[in-house]
Amino acid sequence: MDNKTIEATLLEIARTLELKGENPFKVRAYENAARAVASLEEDVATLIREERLKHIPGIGASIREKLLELCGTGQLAYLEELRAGIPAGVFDLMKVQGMGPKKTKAVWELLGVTSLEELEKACRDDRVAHLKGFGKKTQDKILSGLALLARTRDRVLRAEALPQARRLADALAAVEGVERVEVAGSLRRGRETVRDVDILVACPKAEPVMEAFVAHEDVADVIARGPTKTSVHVHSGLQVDVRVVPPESFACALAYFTGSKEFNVHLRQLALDQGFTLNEYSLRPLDGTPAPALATEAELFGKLGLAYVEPELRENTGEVDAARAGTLPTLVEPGDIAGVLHVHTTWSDGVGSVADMVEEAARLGYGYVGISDHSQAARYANGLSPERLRAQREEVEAARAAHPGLVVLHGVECDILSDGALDLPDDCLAELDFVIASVHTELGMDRDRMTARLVRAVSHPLVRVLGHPLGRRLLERESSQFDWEPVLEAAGHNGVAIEVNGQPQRLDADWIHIRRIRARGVKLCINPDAHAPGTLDDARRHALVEARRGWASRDDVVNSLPADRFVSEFLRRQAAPARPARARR
Ligand code: DGT
Ligand code: CA
Ligand code: ZN
Repeated sequence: MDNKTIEATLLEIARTLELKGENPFKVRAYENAARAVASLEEDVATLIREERLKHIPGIGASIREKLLELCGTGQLAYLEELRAGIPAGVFDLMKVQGMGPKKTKAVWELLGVTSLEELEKACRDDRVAHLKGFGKKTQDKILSGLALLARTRDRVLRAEALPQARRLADALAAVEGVERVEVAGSLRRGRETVRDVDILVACPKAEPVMEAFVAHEDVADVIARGPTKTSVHVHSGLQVDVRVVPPESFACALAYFTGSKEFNVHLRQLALDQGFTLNEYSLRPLDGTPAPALATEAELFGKLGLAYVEPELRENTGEVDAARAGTLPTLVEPGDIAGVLHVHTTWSDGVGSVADMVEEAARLGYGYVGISDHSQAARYANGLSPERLRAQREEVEAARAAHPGLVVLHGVECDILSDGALDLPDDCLAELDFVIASVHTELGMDRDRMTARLVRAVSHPLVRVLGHPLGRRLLERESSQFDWEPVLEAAGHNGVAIEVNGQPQRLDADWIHIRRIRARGVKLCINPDAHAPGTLDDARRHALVEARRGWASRDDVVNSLPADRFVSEFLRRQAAPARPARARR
C-alpha cells in the first residue's frame, strides 16, 4: 500500500471522527499522523518491514497498530466500524466550501440530507437557513460552495497534470518511427486547471505508439482504444488521451487539439472567408486544388494571414484580430525575469532557511531575491514580530556575504488587517527593503469593506506589492469580492505593483484581471511565494504562464528590471544593498 493511500485513510478517519463529534485531540492526532506520512521519504511498508516505524515522529502507539493492520491486510476494521451507519453521500457534503463536520452533522441529522443533490434542494427550499446556527447568509454560502464544487469536480491543477503529461510524452517520443510529440489541449494553453491531458503524436504508424502507451507503467486502466485515439486513466485518476496523426497532418492537428474550441471556431470561419476548409487534418482550398504542405503551426497561421498566436492566448478574446492586424504583444519570457520577491523561510512557515533559499536563487541565476516572511498577525504561520524581523536581518546579512553576485533583499509579507491597516509599525517597515501587503483573514468580507481595505493598504507609502489580491485557492475557495478600479487607481498613484503569485493553487492575480491591471498601466510582479527551495522557480514555471495568458509583455513586469534599477526605481531605495556598496564601508 502506498503512502498516498495511507495518508488518505488517516484523513478519512479524522473526518469521520469529527462527524461523530469525537474528541478534537483524537482528530488532531490522525491529522498529524497523515501529515507525517505525507512528508516521509520512504514507504511506510518499507519502514514496517525493517521495523523502523517506531521512529517516525507524530505517530503514536495506537495509530502505529492501525498502520500495521492497514499495510498487512489492506483494510482497517476501526474505519469500517466508524463508518457504519453513516451514508456514503454524507462524506461528499464535507467537500462543499463552508460545510465543516458540524454543519454536515446538522443537515444530515436534522434535515435527513445525505447527498449533494439533497443539500442543494434543502437550500433552495430555504430549509437550511432555518437550522440553528445557519441563517440565510450561510445558506447562500453553501449554495455557492455547491456551484464551485460542480465546476471543479473533474478538474486537476495544471501543476499536477504537467509532470505526468511530460513523462508520458517523453516515453512516446522514444517509440520507433515517432517524429514529434506535443502536449496539446488546455495544458498547452496554460490553463490553471485541466480536465484531461491531450497528447498528440506524429507517426506514420499508430499501432506501435498505442502499444507503448497502454503498456506504460503509469497507466492504471484503458478507457477506450481505437486506431488513432486511445484514452486511459493513470494511477492518480487523471484521464490521458493520445492521438496519433500522420506527420503531414501534424501542424493542423496540433492547432486543432490545442484549442480552445472557441478559438478553433473563429479560425475555421476565417479560413472559410479566405476560401479554405480547415480541420484537424489539413487546410484544403475550396476550389479543389491540393492542400498546401504545412510543417508548423506558424505556417498554418501564415497561410491565413495571421501572425503566430502563442497557445496561452488562444481563448478567442481578441487574439485572432490582433494577429491579423499585427498588434499581438511580445509575451514576457522566462529569461525576462531578473529576480523575484515573496520567499518564505523557516522563520515563518517555510521549510528552507534564509541561506537555503538564497542559495537556490543563486543557482537559478536570478540577479536579486527578496526574503519576505509572514508578519505577526499570521500566528498560524509563526509570523514575525518587529524584534524577530530585526533578528532575521543577521541571517540575511550572512547570506549576502555568501553570495556577492546576488542582491539579497530583506522584506516582509505584511498582513493587511481587517480595516486596511498594516500589521507592523511604520518604523519597523521602513527598515526593510520592501513590503508585500497581503490579506490572509476575513477573505469573505463584503465588497465595499474589502475595497476600502485594499485601497488603504496599497496607499501606504511603504507598500511596494499587493500580494495574491484575489485570495482564491483553485478548486477550493472562491476569490474575494472587491472593486478593482479604485484599488488599481490607488496602486497606480503609489507605484505599487500587483503580484502574480506562482503557487499552483493560487495563480493570483489571474489572467483575466491581469489584462485589466495592464490596461490601467499598473505593473505586475511575478513571484513564487516559495515555501521551499524546490518551489522558488514557480515564478517562472507557473506565475509567468498566467501573466502570458494575460497578454503581459516584459515592460508590464516590474521584476524584469535589472537589480540596480529594480532597487532604485521600483523599491525607491537610495542605493542597492548589493555587495560592492557594503564592501567599501
Ligand atoms: P479541458 O480538457 O476541459 O481542460 O479543455 P481542453 O481545451 O483541453 O478541451 P478538450 O480536452 O475537450 O479538447 C481538446 C481540444 O480539442 C480543444 O481545446 C479544442 C479541440 N476540440 C475538442 N472538441 C471540439 C469541438 O467540438 N469543436 C472544435 N472546434 N474543437 C474541439
Ligand atoms: Ca483536455
Ligand atoms: Zn500570503
